[in-house]
Amino acid sequence: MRILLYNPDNGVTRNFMPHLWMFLLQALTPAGHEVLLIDGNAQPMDESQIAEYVRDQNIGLVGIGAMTRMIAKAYRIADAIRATGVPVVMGGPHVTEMADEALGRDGGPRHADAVALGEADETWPLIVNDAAAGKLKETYAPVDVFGQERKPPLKPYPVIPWDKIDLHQFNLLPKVVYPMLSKVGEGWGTFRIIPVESGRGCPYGCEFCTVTGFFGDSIRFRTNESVVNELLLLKKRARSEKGQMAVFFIDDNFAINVKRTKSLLRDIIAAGAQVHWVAQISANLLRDEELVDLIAASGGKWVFIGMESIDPANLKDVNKGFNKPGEYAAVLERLAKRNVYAITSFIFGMDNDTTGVAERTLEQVRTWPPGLPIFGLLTPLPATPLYKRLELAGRLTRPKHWREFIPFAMAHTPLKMSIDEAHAEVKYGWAHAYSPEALAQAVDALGDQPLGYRINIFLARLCFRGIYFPAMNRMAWVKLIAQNRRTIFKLAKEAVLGGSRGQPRNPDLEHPYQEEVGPEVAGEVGA
Ligand code: B12
Ligand code: SF4
Repeated sequence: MRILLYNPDNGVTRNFMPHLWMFLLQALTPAGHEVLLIDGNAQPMDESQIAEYVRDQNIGLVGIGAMTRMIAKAYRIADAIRATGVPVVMGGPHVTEMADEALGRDGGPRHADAVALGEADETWPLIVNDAAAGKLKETYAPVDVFGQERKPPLKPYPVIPWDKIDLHQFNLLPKVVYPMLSKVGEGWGTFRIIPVESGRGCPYGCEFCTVTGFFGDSIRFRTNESVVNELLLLKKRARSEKGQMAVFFIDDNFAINVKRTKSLLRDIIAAGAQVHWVAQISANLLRDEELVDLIAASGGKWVFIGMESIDPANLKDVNKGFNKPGEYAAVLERLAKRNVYAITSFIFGMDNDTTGVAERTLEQVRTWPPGLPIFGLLTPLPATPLYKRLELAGRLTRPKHWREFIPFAMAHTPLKMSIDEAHAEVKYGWAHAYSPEALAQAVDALGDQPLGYRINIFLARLCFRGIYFPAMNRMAWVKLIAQNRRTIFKLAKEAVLGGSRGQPRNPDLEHPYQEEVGPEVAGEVGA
């Protein structure tokens, strides 16, 4: 049987990275079936195009996975595929909570023939076998012999054959420049950001988040060996195609067990498996100097920190009181000393937010080492404690907001400002953090750093606009480049004429593991 795994785009913002679930399920598919992958972010398709594709390719089963914000598109695509007579199975966080909606058991139309609830590592092979035998059931739940929910162990973990998979659609560099760039340095013909997980689960249970409910509050880890081997395979692939590869460790909190993270990073260094990487780590765990040394030495370039708010009252409200705004600056300095920078994520529209929250937040951000601030609105995702609290309080204005996805739009009334005011705050945050002046300031703030770092931060900021800003079409990019021409000219002039290359912020701390690091991360080029 030919199987298509499809991940929809949300039609507005783009992802820079493919989704792990597709590669994982592909690797877990029983022998004898062929699995094709389409990520709507990389290959946008409308309903008629996908139906035609399914017919032309003689597909016998389609698997669709989606977050809440992509679910409306996922349902439209599923409807079009089912109309061709091909069965659709859906999985992922949204349909796990809203299985009745997907199966048409809530009075609405049916969109899926079957739903995989929760983690599907162990149920996917059963689904494929049942589909091949024409005996697809409505729901598949990961349960043990006693009917109790079972979380798949990550030991052993399937080998994702990164050296062989067709990754054609996941190249971040434009096609026209492939041949030229593959000859530059070690080769830049391709640049891919690949998702890798080293563990699942999160004990923190923040009120707005689905992770603790979905993956559980105890953590399951892969073996260090299996993660290291995966990185080595990715490096091999990058070398063989004369390209570059960076890794996003998608664990919700990559350092949740600091001892284990240190041991993994040490093993990565010892095996020469360093790649440039990004990971999500909460600020409270970045107090540990040795951990931060190891992050830098193993190739860590960016850390995603869910700061959420600079107001402790807000953090307490959403059960994230372990975040201490008073230590944010020190944490970011600690990272920046090792030339590791942060993607700092903020949520506006929390219960203690009042107008001006964006500017108050930016006032703090401007005093920190330059990074990538991102801004969103508090969103009640189905089955979260937040959803239940707001529903009980009668504060949901669009209880089924996912049926009509609107980017940067609230689905409930904040307590101390209006919905429109909250929207204006998010717009203000993005507009002022990514204005040409703010970009120039970020580059200047790294004036003592090698040119590579400054170019890196500038490009990263430009790209973040592209990912998060709605509808960044070609014209919008041209305009953006024109607006930033002064900074571009300054960097280009320095690149051509040379000049002071600057020194790392703190040479003593730069590469404490220099000997083991090797040339890949000892250079100045960031991911
Ligand atoms: C990496 C990640 C991202 C990446 C992008 C996604 C990517 N390309 O991988 C980035 C950082 C860009 C991102 C952004 C956002 N994310 Co995000 N992200 C994640 C994260 C941390 C990991 C995803 C992952 O790979 N998990 C590991 C895999 C193995 O798990 P899985 O995807 O759930 O798949 C398993 C099962 O669900 C199931 N399954 C999944 N799909 C399918 C399909 C079929 C057919 C079957 C049978 C089974 C199946 O089987 C898999 C194996 O068990 C998750 C949290 C998490 N731990 O999952 C949040 C998460 C998915 N993100 C979330 C959110 C809300 C967002 C944002 C909206 C945040 C924001 N406000 O900006 C944005 C939206 C991005 C966009 N483009 O629209 C939520 C989604 C909740 C929901 N109900 O929708 C999550 C769950 C975190 C949370 N806070 O609750 N995200
Ligand atoms: S927001 Fe992060 S720390 Fe909080 S529960 Fe979700 S994954 Fe865990």
